[in-house]
Order: sequence, then C-alpha cells, then structure tokens
Amino acid sequence: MLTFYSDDHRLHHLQGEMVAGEPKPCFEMPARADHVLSRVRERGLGEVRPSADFGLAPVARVHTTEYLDFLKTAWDRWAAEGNSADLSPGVFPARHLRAKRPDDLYGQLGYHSFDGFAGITAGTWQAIYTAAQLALTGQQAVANGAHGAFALCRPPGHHASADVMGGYCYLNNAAIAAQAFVDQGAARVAILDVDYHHGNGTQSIFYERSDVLVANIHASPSFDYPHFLGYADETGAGAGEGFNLNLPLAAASGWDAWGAALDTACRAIARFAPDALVVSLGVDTYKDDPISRFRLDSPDYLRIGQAIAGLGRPTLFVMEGGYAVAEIGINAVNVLEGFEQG
Ligand code: Q9C
Ligand code: ZN
Repeated sequence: MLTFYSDDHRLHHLQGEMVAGEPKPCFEMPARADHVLSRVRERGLGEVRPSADFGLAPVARVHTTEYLDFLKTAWDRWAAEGNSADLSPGVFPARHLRAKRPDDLYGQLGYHSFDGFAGITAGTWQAIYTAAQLALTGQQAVANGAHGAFALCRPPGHHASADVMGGYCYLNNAAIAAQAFVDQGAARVAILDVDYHHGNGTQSIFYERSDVLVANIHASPSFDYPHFLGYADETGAGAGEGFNLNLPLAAASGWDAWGAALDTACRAIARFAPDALVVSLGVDTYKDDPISRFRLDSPDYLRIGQAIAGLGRPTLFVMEGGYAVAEIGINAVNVLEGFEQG
C-alpha cells in the first residue's frame, strides 16, 4: 500500500495545551507522525510518496472561503499586531450570544472555533494545507485503481466542520477526500470514523446528504470529548435522514463492545454499497492512550483492518488521532497490514 507523507507537518507545533488547569506539552505533537512513518518503513508497507498539489478548489468544496481566508491570513494578522506566541481563542458564540462574524482577528477566531484545542502558529497554514493535499493525493491513487492507500495526515481533521475548527483539527482531510470521490463521479461514498472521539466535523459536513454515509464508533459524548455531538439519535436530517450512524460506547470498552460496533458499522456500509470508502483512522482507542478511556490492544488493530478489507471497497485511510506516541505506529500500521491481509 502506498503511504502519502510530507515533512510539512513539523511546521505545526503548538507551545502547549491546558490540562486540568495546567499548561502541558501538546498531545498532538510532531513525533506522532514520525512514529507512524518509521513503522510504515520498518514493516515494509510500501512506497512513501510526497503530496501532489491540487490547490484550494477541492478544499473549498468542503470549507467556506471565508474560513479558508481566515486560516490562511490569521498568523500574519496576529504577528502584525506584534505577537509571537500561539494564537488561541477564548470567546465563542455559544448559546444566548449572536453568531455574527466580527471584523477583528480575535472575534473571528472565536467565531471559527468551538474550543481552545486548535491554536494557530506561524507554520499552521502550510501544515494543514499540505495535510489536505496528502488526503487528496491518496484519494487520487485510489481513484486511479489502488485497492488501498494511506494518507499520513497531521494535524488531524475530523473535528473540523465547514467553517469551525477545534480538537486539534482545522481542515477536514477525510471529508475533503470523500467529496473529491463524489466530484469525480462516485454515486456513494462511505466514511468510517474509528477515532476514539466522535467526528463531529465530518458528521456536520454530510448531515443532510444521502450520497455520503458517515459511520462513527466513539466514546459517548455523555462522558467524553467533544461532549456536544455524537449521540445515537443523530441519524441525519432532510435528504440525509438515515445516512449518519453513531455508535457511542461506554468508558472502558474493549474489543468485545468495540468489535461488535465495528460489525454493525460494516453491515451498514455493506448495505449502502459505496463506490469508495474513507477511513478516519484514529488509534486513540488504545488501552494506554493518555487522553482516552477505551481498551483496545495492539493485535485488535489487525482485526479492524481485516474487517474493513471484508467490505471489498477501494479504501483510503486518513490519519486522525492517537496519543500513545510510542505505540501509535504499531497500532496504525496494524490496521493497514490487517487490511492488506484481508
Ligand atoms: N484532557 C483528535 O483525536 N482534548 N482530537 C480533550 C483531554 C481535546 C482530540 C481533553 C481532544 C481532541 C483528533
Ligand atoms: Zn481522537
């Protein structure tokens, strides 16, 4: 299987993250991608290739131009005000306020954010632009006939919606790739999100559409991030009714519960019979993940890959979360090897 990778992810490295009221090193760090890349090489998964450049047009099929312009210029606007520390939001248009886009940088930042976990630094735009291009390059490989491809995207994307960032995510790499399949003629595309956290951005982007089925297996929002989306009764709206499947699980879920949910998701995807499948590949379901509460073990990731292979669809894997840095490569590549073994 081909892996698509770029060093540009290193340009995005925030100074820290608040954990229980204290500044800590970011969980979402460059070493994550480094470990996945080394494991891809160590296991001889296949060639590692750079991204092609498809420009912003396919990105703008998912994100608003207002949002893209903001992301592209935010750092320079911030630096022009004399700042050099990370740009991070603090005020959001929550309930009882008015979601009217202001003119100033800090106001626009809050308008385009739902939490404080997606800060902006000097290299953020280049890193997120390239991550989206990697997803598109992987999509092109699959559209051109590869059975599977792996876009080693960093930062991740599934918490980002059309015009709102959060949860370490800015551009929704998986959604951009899924939309590219549709724009190239696919009648139906499925997205299977196996990250520990609900993919609220992906759900929101496709919620009213019947051409993209979104299936999510995740920690219930009743006890974990993103807290405000991801319940089982969110089944789609309008034309999209019945095309969003949420499978929220309890804390401490291991392979028994998780594997059963995967089986349910796979049956729904098989029924949908998509022309292509995009997997939002988060491995923060791992038992030793520092911010998660599931209990999958490394061999379980081989089974995930095998179950996905059983769908028999052209499949693009897009890297999402996973914060047990020492094991992230083993777990992510296990999914890919399980897929290749079928
Ligand atoms: N103490 C992804 O996995 N932080 N994003 C939660 C943890 C935000 C996760 C607080 C988690 C975002 C792509
Ligand atoms: Zn996650």
